[in-house]
Amino acid sequence: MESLFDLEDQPSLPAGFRHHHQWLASHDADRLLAALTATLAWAQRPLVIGGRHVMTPRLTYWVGPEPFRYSGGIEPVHEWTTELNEIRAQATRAAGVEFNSVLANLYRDGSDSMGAHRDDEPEFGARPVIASVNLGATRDFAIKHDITGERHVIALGHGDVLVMSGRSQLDWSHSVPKRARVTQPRINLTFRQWKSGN
Ligand SMILES: O=C(O)CCC(=O)C(=O)O
Ligand SMILES: [Mn+2]
Repeated sequence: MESLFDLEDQPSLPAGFRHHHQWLASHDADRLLAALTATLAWAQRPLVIGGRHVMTPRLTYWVGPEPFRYSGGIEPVHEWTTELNEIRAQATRAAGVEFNSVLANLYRDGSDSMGAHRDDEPEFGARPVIASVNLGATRDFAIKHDITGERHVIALGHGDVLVMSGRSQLDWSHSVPKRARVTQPRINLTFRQWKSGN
């Protein structure tokens, strides 16, 4: 398998972002989408955003060595499942990085979303490597450079992976905006390295 870091440069994307179309074969992507939708104990979690108590505008499921605290909320630790382990093994082989955690997000339709943020919590280390695996509906992934304001929109489709590394979590924020035209669900899995605990 090609390394996720060795593919030719994609001049349209900034350093630290690599988008691989159809990284998963379509029959695997179909199978994994169905299994993950049915088997993960998906839930909305309370967050505090700008002093307001809100629920996540999507469903989540976290697996890692410790609970994950972000945006005033806590993701409790869940189990690795057969399918999550299968994708983790493939991502670990491809990226050459030992992923020990994953945040799974289920966007039920285009009214579910994720606000702009960076994944720069100290537990993910100084320069996090994140493999973001996508199943189901294509959604726009928007990135914005925090100083220059440069913006890109990456359409992440069924079976695609986006690898974020280098300064991606230091210089850029990212979001999944609402999209009224999207009527189908999408699952995104961000495999990460959790450096503390364990
Ligand atoms: O759904 C996505 O594409 C992004 C998810 C994300 O940014 C995260 O889980 O931190
Ligand atoms: Mn993120």
